[in-house]
Amino acid sequence: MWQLKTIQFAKCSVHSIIFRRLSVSDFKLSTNRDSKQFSVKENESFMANIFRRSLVPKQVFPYPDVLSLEQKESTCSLIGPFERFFSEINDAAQSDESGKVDEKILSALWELGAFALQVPPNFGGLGLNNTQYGRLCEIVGANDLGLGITIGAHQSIGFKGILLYGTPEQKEKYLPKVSTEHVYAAFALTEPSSGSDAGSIRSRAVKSDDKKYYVLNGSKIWISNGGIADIMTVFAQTELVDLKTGEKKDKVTAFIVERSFGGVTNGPPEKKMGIKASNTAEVYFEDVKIPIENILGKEGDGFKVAMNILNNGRFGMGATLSGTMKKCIEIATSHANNRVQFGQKLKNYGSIQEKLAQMSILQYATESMAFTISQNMDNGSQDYHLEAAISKIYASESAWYVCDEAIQILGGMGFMVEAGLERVLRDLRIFRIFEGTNDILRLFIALTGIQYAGSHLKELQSAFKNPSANLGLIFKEASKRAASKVGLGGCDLSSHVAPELQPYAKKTEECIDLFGQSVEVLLLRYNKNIVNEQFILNLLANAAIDIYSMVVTQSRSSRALNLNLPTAQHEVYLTKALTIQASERAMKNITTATSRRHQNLTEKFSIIARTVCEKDGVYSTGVIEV
Ligand code: MYA
Repeated sequence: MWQLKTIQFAKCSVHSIIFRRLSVSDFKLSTNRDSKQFSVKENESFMANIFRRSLVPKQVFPYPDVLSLEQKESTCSLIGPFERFFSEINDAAQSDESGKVDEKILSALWELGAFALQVPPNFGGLGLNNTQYGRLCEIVGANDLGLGITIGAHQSIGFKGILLYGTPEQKEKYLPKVSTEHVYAAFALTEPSSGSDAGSIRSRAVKSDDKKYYVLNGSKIWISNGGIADIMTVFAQTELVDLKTGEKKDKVTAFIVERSFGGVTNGPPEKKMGIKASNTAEVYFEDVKIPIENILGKEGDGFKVAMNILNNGRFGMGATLSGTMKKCIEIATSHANNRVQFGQKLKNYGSIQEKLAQMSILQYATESMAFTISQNMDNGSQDYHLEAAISKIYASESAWYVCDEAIQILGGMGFMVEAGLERVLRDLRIFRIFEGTNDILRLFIALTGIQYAGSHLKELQSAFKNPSANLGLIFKEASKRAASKVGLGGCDLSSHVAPELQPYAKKTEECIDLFGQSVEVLLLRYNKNIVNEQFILNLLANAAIDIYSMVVTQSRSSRALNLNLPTAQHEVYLTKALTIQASERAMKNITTATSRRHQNLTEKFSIIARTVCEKDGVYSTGVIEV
């Protein structure tokens, strides 16, 4: 009989952001007879559910297919003009060199509607849904990431808050400006002392005595479009009074700030490693008077507004980088097809084949993730945060690998500016850092999933205190566990994929099953202290990422087979190869996460890192010193 120890997630006194992550927000307490009963907010996210060893296929199987014929046609009608813009008007290399985008190029983009892809037509935009938007992001990513950031910082985060949270009046006032009037937008969250720890911002807005406006003071750094934006979504601390207790508390509030309010200035464009064409600058706010009607969302809800804007835009990065990878693969393939060394074309060598195959697998998975998420969002799902974070990590790391391997295939030529890949590699580096560093997002994935699993364990724990009132829940859980003893684990992925892929789905099932079991073991072992186990959390996040890559590709290639698409067999090969690699890696990571032997290694990591920090760097006797 399995035992449930007390699992307590309290909003404990925080000394790290990760501590704050585990809260009891997902638990609703209600009194049932003499026992307190927990009812957990159900979540339809595929990935959240695997943390509790539950398979909720809806978001992934069958592969979502949201676009109507009309939407497909209207997207296709935009693809031609976008591609023409990049081949005939834009000059990525020139913008990279000059560190800015030429006005003529920007004007052409405004003409195309590229700055308002998702704004409803009645406000001057193209009214695209997420999937249509993603398709155009791919084209941008294939051609110019620097320009992509100018476009993306404007609409993916700059004014996205107005689309998501704006009042009818705010939409009426601002959306036409940012869609058609050549007014740029920016998202101003990061501050000198607040990067990954977004909740710790210091900019402050104080309400006037007549309560008609706020006065904002503070500064923001590394703001994309910060030097060119006239409208900004700005986050600042505001004092709120708890109406029940009268207690005063600082909470973040989001504001729409116009440069024309006065007191908004910016520093010079930052000198960067890549995405040089995009403008990045510090922004300063000095006694900026913001009318009260420019609060975005509710007072004090700014942190959630910021998180949801970021969640909402992350899949766009996946779509964009899927396009970048396509272009890198094209360049590498063309070289492999033509270059002769040792009497053979490069394409005939196993080591080049391995690279090209690996690059194609990563591109396929990245694209499958991005468009599974976009279509879930278009279907109205609200539970896509974990998947969006996974797709951002996967896309940014895969694109880096793919571009690097493309350079390797080209050899010396790849290192030359002319090949066009060195700029892409420089541009790509930031994608693992901004919109949430991959490190912080890995912890976000693991802890959010664990929190969800933990809430279910807590629900069970509560049920056991009053078994007669909770028989249904207990039997459901007991039969799931009994099934797992005979190896079924309650999971059945095989029925969702094409017959040819069933053995591969079986491998994924095994991963999901072991993953859920391991999360439970870890929760029971560490209780709330799991938040301190970052080595373990990273292993879980990596396994989750691999699992998501398997299910989205299995789903997409099953669809290709079912529709008898000409690419189906190739997609099946990509999926099979990916599943072999990803399932092995996931199994290893999951097993390592629960193995006590792994602690032996991580303890050493901690000791080494502590010494290196104490000594301010490398600490060993030099080779010639005695
Ligand atoms: S913009 C700057 C990006 N900055 C970041 O991403 C900051 C990263 N940090 C964080 O995300 C947060 O601080 C973390 C949580 C995650 C670390 N969704 O106590 P908490 C809720 C929904 O755990 P913390 C840039 O780079 C949570 O449930 N809710 O928070 C521009 C809790 O709720 P409750 C969330 O420990 C780049 C509350 O918040 C989320 O402080 C330009 C507090 O939680 C979430 N994710 O930190 C890009 N997280 O109180 C251009 C937390 O109810 C892009 N919560 O319990 C262009 C690309 C596309 C190109 C397109 C071309 C066309």
